[in-house]
Amino acid sequence: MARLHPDTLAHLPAGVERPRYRRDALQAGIVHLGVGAFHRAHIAVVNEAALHASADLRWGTVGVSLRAADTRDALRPQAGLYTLALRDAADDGSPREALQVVGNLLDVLVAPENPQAVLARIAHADTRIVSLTITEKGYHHDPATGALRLDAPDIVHDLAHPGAPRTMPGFVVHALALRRARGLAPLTVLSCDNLPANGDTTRGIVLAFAHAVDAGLRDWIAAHCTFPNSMVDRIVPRTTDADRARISERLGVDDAWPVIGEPFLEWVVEDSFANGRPDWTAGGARFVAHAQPYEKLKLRMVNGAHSALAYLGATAGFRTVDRAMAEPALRAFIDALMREEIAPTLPAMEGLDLDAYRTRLLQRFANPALQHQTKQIAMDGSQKLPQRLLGTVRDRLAAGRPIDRLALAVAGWLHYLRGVDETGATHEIQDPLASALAQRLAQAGAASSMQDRVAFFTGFAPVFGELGSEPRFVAAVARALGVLEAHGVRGALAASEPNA
Ligand code: CS2
Repeated sequence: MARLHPDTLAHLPAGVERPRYRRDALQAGIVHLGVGAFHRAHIAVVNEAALHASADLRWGTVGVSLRAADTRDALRPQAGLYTLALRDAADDGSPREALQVVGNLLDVLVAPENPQAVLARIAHADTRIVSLTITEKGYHHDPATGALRLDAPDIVHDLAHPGAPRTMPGFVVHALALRRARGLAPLTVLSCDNLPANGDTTRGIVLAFAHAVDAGLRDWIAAHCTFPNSMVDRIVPRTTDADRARISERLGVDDAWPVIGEPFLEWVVEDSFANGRPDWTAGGARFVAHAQPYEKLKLRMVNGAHSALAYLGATAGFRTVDRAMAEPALRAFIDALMREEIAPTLPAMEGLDLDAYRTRLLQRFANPALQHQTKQIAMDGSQKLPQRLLGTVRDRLAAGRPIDRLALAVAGWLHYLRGVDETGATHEIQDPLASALAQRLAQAGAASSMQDRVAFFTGFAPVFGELGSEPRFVAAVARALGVLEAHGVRGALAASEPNA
């Protein structure tokens, strides 16, 4: 089968969308760090719509992989073209799928192979935006406080090697030093990761790194570069071999790495750009003065519920989110968690109907065509829990409100960390703090009571901050974990029903 390529675009079946702008005339105005499936199914697609809607050809994208070469190896023979497949179920339950070939990814650089090329690209006169989807752990920060860990080994390395960095702060700061030295314009650093106040957090991290390089550089960045907060939302499961085969079959050409997503998409971005921006409203983005209320809504409702579903679902033996949602007790629990414990902590927002948002979310989670793996969501819990569940816990405690369901979700994480589910199947704990967590868990196991066990574990400050010394939190998690261990996920869900 021929490969997806500019030369084969004309042969694609009608009904498959494809680039309609002058691809050969695109400039690379955007450098995107972390060119994984999420970027390709969200930011790049919104950017594609902006290119279709306007004649502004400044906004092509050069992607950067900070670790592996696999995306570059798959996409370079396709000249950067790839397919987005938006999947959901028709009324009769059968899967349906809309295909679009996306064209604004001009090249993919592999940072470890050639860090100089990445620095040069960010320091290029055409570059106006550096956008980021590097996942939570790519920030090398303390998840509980958001501060850069200046002692993290890769950060120490990057401070000592300005010509060959490895991390986002290293690339961004050393390239900005080059821009400043060359008299080039500043740029916008746009975090699209699921972090609280992602722009402000990124700014703090970049400035802390820059300060350690040169105080003058720090001040230049602080004065001239912008770091908009943004909220991104689209469920993007990992592409499987079956997806590849099915999509290539439908296209009639081989796409080595298509991406899968749900039809739903939201992107709310603070309109604070140092050096211009595309009109992403054409692709459904909204520009606002303050994105933080939207971020809080999304992180707590979508991601908080998702993580709860992932830990409890995976432990109960459900491999995918839709299967977990098909378990009535789990679905009812997730609904009640959002309605009773999360939603009341959210600020009122004009035009937002929280009930409709929750109902829509339950439908999104139940999408059977996504096959979203619970284990994919369960990974990196240490980096995710603070903004997804623990901030909500803090707000509830401060208001003197119950936290039983949130505590069951947190206990679900502890239970998941044992590495074995209720069917006896084992799973690997994928987490940058996996060894520290395993050690904590083992030491906690020696405690004489459940209360002491949980107190010891939640004394792990990088994740829990001061919450580990909050007796109401420890007691609620201990209660939930006790029921989980004695009666399993189904028993714990039954016990969490108010009338149980
Ligand atoms: C998920 C998110 O993997 C995860 O942790 O919760 O990737 C989630 O699918 C997206 O944030 C939805 O916008």
